[in-house]
Amino acid sequence: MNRTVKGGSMATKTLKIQGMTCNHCVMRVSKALRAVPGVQDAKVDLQKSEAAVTFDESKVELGKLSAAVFDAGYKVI
Ligand SMILES: [Cu+2]
Repeated sequence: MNRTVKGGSMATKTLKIQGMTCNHCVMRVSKALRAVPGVQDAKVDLQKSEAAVTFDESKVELGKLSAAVFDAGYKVI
């Protein structure tokens, strides 16, 4: 089943991120996630160690999000 929103079927998933200690980390993680093609938005919360990522399900696999976070020096747990 697909929900059709403008531009495709968007989904929001919250990822638990390990390794963020300051706002610099938040910037790096959100930048890395937003750079993945198909990602519309990424809201990173330092206190909760979470990233809420909004993306086009037809273009983005979850593995790509984890890989982007890993490449930035952090880990999805
Ligand atoms: Cu930091």
